[in-house]
Amino acid sequence: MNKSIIAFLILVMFTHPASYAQSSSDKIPVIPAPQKMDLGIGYFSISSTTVLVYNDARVVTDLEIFNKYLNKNYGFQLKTEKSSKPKSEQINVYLSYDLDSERYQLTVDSNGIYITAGKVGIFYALQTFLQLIPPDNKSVLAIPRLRIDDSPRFRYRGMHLDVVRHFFEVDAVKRYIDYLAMYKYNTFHWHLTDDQGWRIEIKKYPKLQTISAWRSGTLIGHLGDKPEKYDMTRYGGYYTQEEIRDVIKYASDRHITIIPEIEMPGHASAALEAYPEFSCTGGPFESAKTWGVFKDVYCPKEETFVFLENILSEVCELFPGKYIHIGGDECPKDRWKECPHCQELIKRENLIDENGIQRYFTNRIAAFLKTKNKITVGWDEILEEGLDSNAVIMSWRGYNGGAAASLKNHDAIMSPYTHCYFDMYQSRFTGGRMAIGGYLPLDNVYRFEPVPDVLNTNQAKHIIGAQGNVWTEYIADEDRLQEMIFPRIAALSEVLWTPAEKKDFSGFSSRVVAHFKLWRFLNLKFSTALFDISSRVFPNGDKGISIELFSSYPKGKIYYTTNGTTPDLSSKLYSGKIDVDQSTVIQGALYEGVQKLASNFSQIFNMNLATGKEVMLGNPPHVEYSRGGGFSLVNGVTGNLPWIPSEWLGFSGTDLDATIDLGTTQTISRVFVDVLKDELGKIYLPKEVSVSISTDGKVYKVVDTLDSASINYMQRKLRLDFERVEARWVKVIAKNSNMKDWLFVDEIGVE
Ligand code: TNX
Repeated sequence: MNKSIIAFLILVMFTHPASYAQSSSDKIPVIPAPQKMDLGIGYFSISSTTVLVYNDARVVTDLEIFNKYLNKNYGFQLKTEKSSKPKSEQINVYLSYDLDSERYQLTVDSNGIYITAGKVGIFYALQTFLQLIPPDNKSVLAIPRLRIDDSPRFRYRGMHLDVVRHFFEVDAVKRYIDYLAMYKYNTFHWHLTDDQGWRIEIKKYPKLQTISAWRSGTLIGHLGDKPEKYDMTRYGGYYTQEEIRDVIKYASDRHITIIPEIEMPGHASAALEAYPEFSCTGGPFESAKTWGVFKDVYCPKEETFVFLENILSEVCELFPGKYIHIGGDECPKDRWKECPHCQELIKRENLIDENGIQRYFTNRIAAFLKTKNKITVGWDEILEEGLDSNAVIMSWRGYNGGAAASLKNHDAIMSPYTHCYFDMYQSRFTGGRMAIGGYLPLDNVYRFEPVPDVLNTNQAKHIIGAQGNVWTEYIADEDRLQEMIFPRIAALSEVLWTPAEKKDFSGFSSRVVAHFKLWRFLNLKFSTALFDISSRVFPNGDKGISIELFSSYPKGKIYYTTNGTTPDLSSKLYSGKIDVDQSTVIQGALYEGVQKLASNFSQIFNMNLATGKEVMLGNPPHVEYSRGGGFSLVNGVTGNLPWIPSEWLGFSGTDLDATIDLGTTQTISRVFVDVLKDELGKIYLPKEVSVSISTDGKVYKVVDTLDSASINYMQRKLRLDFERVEARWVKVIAKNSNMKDWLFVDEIGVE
């Protein structure tokens, strides 16, 4: 670009009426929030007669995408015109090689609209611009005057999609890519193979399409539900190489690189159904109909490497990006332990044990990918046993994988399940719909800081960015997919783009509510869990307990009732802790002004002799599941899906041993113990529960015991009924089913 024009544009941008002020930019709902934005006063209007003026043919695709969006959603598109000089009253889009590729400057003033940007920045400027257009079907659209200078914090900004557990057609994948583009993500991690299916055509191995792409049925309900049920519908699909190329082009036009994931050595059941010869036992196998981790994995024989390398050759050929993801997560070593070939390999290569096989596997594949000029990416398990390549680590089991990777000079992408798993529940109110488990509300995503705090500035350079993961065990269609990612995808985009010191949840929440309007306009499904009311319960001396209500939406006001009626504006306005001294239900509604945002809060309190009383724990619960302390056992609240650690006490390696001081001697005849069973989380029912009582706090007498048969019969709420006795102290011991798994207890009641 001609230097004098750049000078002109810079002049236009930075010699503006003093009316531009670094002011409340939350009024302008741009997400992710720009690095720098000054607001002007007034608007510049565009209509179907406005012209897109550009200086360089390289921006034409960007303009076409922009116009397509306008056409689809507003029913008009703009004429384009190439010109070496910007024109007033028009939208000027000027590519500049003086700016970093992802940087853009955007000015809207009374004279027109001026964009100057690096190659990719042009696209981001246009995305920002689209967010400035009001989501209305008007023929003249008013764009607020402002000045933005923007570029991202992290260079890797990713979203992942699992198309195996549930398959998404090409068009759905393209729409998914649109959402990424809208929020300035630059990487799409496409999870293409797993136990339940193989979704990419590989010319050399046609059985991957005819056999591995299909499973004979799918689990109904949630993993762990008993009895296990399956539908008998053949399910599957795959993308042809032609379709893959089409998607790659579509993404690349939106400046998004695709990282394909071909899982190994685990999560391989589907491939092994068609090619059992690459397992240790020879099979037969079938594509999994249920979720989880499966023991039949690739056997590290020469033939297997040939197979995988042939597959990867086709994959490398198709995908132009430098990264290839090879999975590496959750690989059970059971088969390798019993396989003569594997044992022989351990000896020959000095691998010490089966863990060494995983290292050997990864290193061989990484070395192969290197010959194709590709960099290996793997889940954090691949780092565990040492890694001699330059592989990039995707840290999913927490922060440690990413931190360890950086310390060993590997680049890392942060994707800890605690902040980045969009397959978890985002609301306390599930509407009866399933998610994988866990609870990841919007504010937790927003507060995510990708750089592990153990790293110094230099080490932190290896944290190239972060990624949201969307596993689709419980996401069967596009509506559900949208609802699971919106608005969390917006929150994560700000984590990735906006400088950490500019992040502010309150401002973000106002802007995201404006995006709700945009999503409605675009016909997208989204979650409004931001308007959920949450609660915290406290002991309240002799009076029982008290409850605090709060909302993470700063503009919301809470109205509540305690008489079972639905709250409205005439109900009590919440202003501080509510005391609860008898069984009751508290219902809450959230309002902004007179507008009702949500009215789904309802908390039942079951008061009994133990509620709010002092609890002594003989064994400490696990640090991660002990937030509520002993009080959480007598807070009157029964835990509900999604299971939230703060509501439960979790014991691993120890038993529950809780003594409740009723305060005075009482006549009692029943104790109940509320426990959780969740096989996915390795949380099991106790194998025995006993209740003993005391009147002096020293001598205890056992009054009832439940054995495992009666516990299994009762399942969650375990009841122990006994002859009426006098007691002041009640001791409950619940024995962990085994010492490696979990026992979760959330409430003990005494009547
Ligand atoms: C773990 S995250 C997996 C996936 C599951 C996911 C469910 C990772 C590397 N592996 O296979 O779908 O949990 O949240």
